[in-house]
Amino acid sequence: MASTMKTWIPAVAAAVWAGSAAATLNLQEPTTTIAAQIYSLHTYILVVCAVIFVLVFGAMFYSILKHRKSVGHKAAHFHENTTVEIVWTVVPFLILLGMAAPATKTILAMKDTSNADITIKAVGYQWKWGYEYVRGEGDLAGVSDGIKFYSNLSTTMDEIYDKTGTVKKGDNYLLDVDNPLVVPVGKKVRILTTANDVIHAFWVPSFGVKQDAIPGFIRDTWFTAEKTGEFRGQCAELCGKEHGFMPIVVKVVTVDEFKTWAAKQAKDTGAPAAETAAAPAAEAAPAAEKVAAAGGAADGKKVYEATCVACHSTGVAGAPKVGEKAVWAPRLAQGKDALYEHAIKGKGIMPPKGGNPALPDADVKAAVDHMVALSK
Ligand code: HEC
Ligand SMILES: [Cu+2]
Repeated sequence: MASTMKTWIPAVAAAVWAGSAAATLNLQEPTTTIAAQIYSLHTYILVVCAVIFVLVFGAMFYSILKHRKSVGHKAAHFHENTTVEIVWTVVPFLILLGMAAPATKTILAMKDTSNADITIKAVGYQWKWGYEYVRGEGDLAGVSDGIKFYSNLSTTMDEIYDKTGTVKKGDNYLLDVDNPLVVPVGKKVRILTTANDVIHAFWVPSFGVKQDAIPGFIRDTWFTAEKTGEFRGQCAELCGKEHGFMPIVVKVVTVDEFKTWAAKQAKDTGAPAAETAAAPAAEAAPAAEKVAAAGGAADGKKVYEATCVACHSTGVAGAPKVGEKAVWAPRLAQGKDALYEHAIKGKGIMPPKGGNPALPDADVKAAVDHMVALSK
């Protein structure tokens, strides 16, 4: 049965997809085999449900209308009709089997994260994603190992908190990031998910990928993107007030472009792939610390851009905006030690260490220095 379904389901799915491409109610167009299977299953099960619905309600309404009391019908009284009982047990059982068999096959394929070409750790933070290229295998061995960065929402605060109603929202409103996840086309990418604070979820609909990111646990999922381009997703677990502000952008590029990109990353972070690969002990360190460490223990600008910029570049919710001298003057008057302390321990709405408890104190101080230097 599975083999005949293989031939007709995608055909039906393609037809339905084409018919509804303009509609926004459908699933996103699948770009991996897993997503295509999920899409076909969705269509197939929808058809099964629709057929059952029509048959059951058809029979019911036909009986109610044609055999009603007012046209002279009498209710039949019978008990224990063995034939009927066998039929209504066996038929649903077969229907369930017909749905469970293909679904199980897809689920097993979704869970098979073996033989990946690249392994990337995705760490959920309130409220951003951190990516770390842990390992490449086969012809991608060592190419991207050790690359790590944060991926922050890049939709401007003006667009989000537009009080005047005059700012035009972009096409990818709340779905743009500063640093997208970059992966090669046609290669199996294993994603390890975990989180730093609360439960998040890594979700890219067109890849058919959705995996919870749970603090203290590592979960995994995988995808092989079949075409180049940009694909978007979001955190899919309610994770706090800015849950809607942690999108995922995956840029799928050719293998050559990927190698070029990876080489450039390694140069930028000063962490050549070979060096990090040779120091597996460093892998045990929490990602956040490593990200901070990659820029030198006290690179205030980097820490600021990774952790503090979200609030302090725009002045959201009363955060003193970096560069506004008048706003900073009374705060500077408290002296630097007070500022350090407030940045480390938190103050009012400002969370301790800007919400990243893994940051070393020295990094927070460096970020404060950076902010102060720009605001004096
Ligand atoms: C979630 C938003 C947010 C983030 C992220 C954030 N801040 Fe703040 N910050 C605030 C707010 C709001 C205030 C104003 C607090 C007050 O005065 O009650 C503030 C105030 C400050 C002050 C002034 C304290 C004072 O005593 O006047 C410093 C210094 C500061 N932040 C440093 C940082 C540093 C360094 C980071 C990054 C490591 C950071 N902040 C990240 C929201 C944020
Ligand atoms: Cu989240």
